[in-house]
Amino acid sequence: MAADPTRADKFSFGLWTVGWPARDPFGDATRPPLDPVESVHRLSELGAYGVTFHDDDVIPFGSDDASRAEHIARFRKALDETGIVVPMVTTNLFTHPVFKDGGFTSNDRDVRRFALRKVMRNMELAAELGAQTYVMWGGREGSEYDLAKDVQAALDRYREGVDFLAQYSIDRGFGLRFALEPKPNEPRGDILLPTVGHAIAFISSLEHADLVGLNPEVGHEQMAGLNYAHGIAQALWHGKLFHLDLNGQRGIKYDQDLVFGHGDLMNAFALVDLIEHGAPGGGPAYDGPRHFDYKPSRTEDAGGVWDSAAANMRMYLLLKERAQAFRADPEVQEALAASKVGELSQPTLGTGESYTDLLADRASYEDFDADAAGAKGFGFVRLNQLAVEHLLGARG
Ligand code: GLT
Ligand code: MN
Ligand code: MN
Repeated sequence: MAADPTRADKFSFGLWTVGWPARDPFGDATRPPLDPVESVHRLSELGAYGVTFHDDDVIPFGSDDASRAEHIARFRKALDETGIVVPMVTTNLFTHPVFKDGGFTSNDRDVRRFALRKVMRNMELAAELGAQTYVMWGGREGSEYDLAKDVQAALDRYREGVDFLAQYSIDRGFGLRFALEPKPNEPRGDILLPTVGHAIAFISSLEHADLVGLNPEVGHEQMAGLNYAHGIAQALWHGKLFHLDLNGQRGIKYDQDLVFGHGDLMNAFALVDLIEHGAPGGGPAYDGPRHFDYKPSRTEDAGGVWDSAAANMRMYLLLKERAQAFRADPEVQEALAASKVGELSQPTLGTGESYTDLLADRASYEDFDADAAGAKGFGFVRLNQLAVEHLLGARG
């Protein structure tokens, strides 16, 4: 059985996750507000190593300077008492009505300037607390009505905002890297940078592209009908997996933010296998925080909040253990070889082979028996069955 979580597992949680009082568009809160100080202590006891937050999670919007300092001091004290770190910080540019048409891309220029100032202020706190990553989830950057938003101008403003803030981090020596979090919709009808692919393309247009990567969330890619493990693999391939949001989602519907693994379990298994063993040549492909961005369901009371927080970490560790057993199984290794999974790492052309050489290689075309090759199976189903059996604990 998987061990209990330890700090070495690098599990982190947003304060807004366990702290969600479970108000939804149809019903009132079912839980009282949680003091961030209590969350830090409880998460520490459960084995997490880090917490993350929006400015407004720690310092209520509109606090004056004196109460801001008090909120920060209480929070810092909890961090010091527990040894909990803050690997990532982000800004709330979506709750206050002023952001109803977005922050960086609001049609209202004054709102855009206010949004930049709000981020700048919180970046300073992030750096003071030792955060390495600054997440940008543009939940309100989008529209409901196509003709109400000039998308090309909005992307210009998005780029202006991100590059400006990256320059601010450089000039102030904050040492932050920025991670854009894609989401296709909700709360806006359509959100800009809706998927990992859109965000990667956007990043390539930035002046400070080297400082900007991604924070992909399981449920957000799955809301778009996409394969999260594939998205993560492509983000890794571009060197852009700066952070990630783990949770669960069941199909193309509203953002469920379930416990990690409580949605598409097979894809979660493939994901953990990729993260833990997917580096070229073996070993972990990602060594950053295993960050959970879930919501304890509205049906849960305070006990259910902490049970569900623990469930996220346990799911990750169970999947990690199952992935290790899968990799270590000689029959799996044989099935991987039979499926030629490793052969894909071999370049299609030989070293220095030119097109003249390929044209001269009769085995590649004239003498190639396409019918015989086409008749051979790859054995992927057998491989997948072995994976499912490991996932079910039916082997090793
Ligand atoms: C919000 C959203 C999340 C983002 C958070 C960061 S806030 O809860 O649903 O997916 O990661 O802004
Ligand atoms: Mn979500
Ligand atoms: Mn998220």
